[in-house]
Amino acid sequence: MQLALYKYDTCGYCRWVMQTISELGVTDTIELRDVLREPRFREELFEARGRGTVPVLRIEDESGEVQWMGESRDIVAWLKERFAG
Ligand SMILES: N[C@@H](CCC(=O)N[C@@H](CS)C(=O)NCC(=O)O)C(=O)O
Repeated sequence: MQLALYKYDTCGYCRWVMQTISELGVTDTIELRDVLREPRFREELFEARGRGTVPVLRIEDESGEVQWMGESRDIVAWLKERFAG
């Protein structure tokens, strides 16, 4: 599974997700894609979702299927479900 978080640093919702990633100790597991520093990441978001709202977690499973998860609350819940304990 490949995980990537689309975000930018001054976005409070993104910071919440990044704080969760840090607390769960999975910073090495999730690639951070900053949409302000790297315009192509913002373009990828628009292509996938039709809007550039962040945070979004891109989840690619072993078969190559990709899921784009928006909503910080859903992302935090998913991360905790997968990585806590
Ligand atoms: N309900 C969303 C709100 C996300 C949100 O408002 N993100 C802001 C930045 S903090 C954003 O991306 N605004 C620009 C846009 O929507 O294009 C969540 O909790 O993830």
